[in-house]
Amino acid sequence: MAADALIVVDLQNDFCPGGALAVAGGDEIVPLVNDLIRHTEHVLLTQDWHPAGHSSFASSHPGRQAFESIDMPYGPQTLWPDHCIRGSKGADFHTGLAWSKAELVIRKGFRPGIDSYSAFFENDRLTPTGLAGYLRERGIGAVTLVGLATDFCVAYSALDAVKQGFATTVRLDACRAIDLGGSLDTMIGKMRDAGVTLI
Ligand code: VGL
Ligand code: ZN
Repeated sequence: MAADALIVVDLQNDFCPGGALAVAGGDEIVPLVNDLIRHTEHVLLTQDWHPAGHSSFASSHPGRQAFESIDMPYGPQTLWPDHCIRGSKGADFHTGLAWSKAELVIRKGFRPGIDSYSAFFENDRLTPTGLAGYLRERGIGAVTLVGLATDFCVAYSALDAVKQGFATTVRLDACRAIDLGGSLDTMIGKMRDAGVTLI
C-alpha cells in the first residue's frame, strides 16, 4: 500500500511574528504541526532558501515596493521584503518546531532569477525541485500539507501535488495566510476545484 507523508512548508522564523515577512499567527500553528509530526511516519520539510539579492526581493528592483507585482521573463511575480536568506537566522526553522524527525528538507528559491512557491516546481512552472520523483521512489502516494503561507507556498505546492498524481490534503487549521488582495479566497477556491481535500 502506498505510504503517506506530511510536508511542513516554510515554518521559518522570517514567516513568523518578528520576521522579515511575518504571517499573522504564523507561530500559532507550531504545537499542532508538532502533533501531526508525532503521528506521521514520513515527515518532509520545505525551506525557503534565497541568495542575497534574489530577484523576488523588492530591494533588487530600484523604485519598486514590496507587495507590488512585476513582469519577470516567466510571468508576473510579487515582490517581497528581503527574507529567508540562506544560512541566516530568518531562514532557520521556528525554534519550537520538532523538525528532527524529517527525512528530507527540500530547499527552494535558491536560483537568483526565479522564485519558487511550490515545493514541486519553481515559478516558471517548468523547473522541477525533484520532490515528485523522490516521493514516487519512496512509494509515497498521499501527502498532507501544513505550514506557511496558506495562499502562496502551501497552495502552490498542493496544486502541483494533485497535478503530479498524489492524493493531497491541506490542513487549514495548521496553516496561516498572507492574504494579499484576496489571495486566500482565490487560492482556496483553486485548491477545492483541483480536488485538494481541505480540512
Ligand atoms: C512564501 C512569499 C515568498 C511562502 C515564500 O512561503 O508562502 N511567500 N516566499
Ligand atoms: Zn521566498
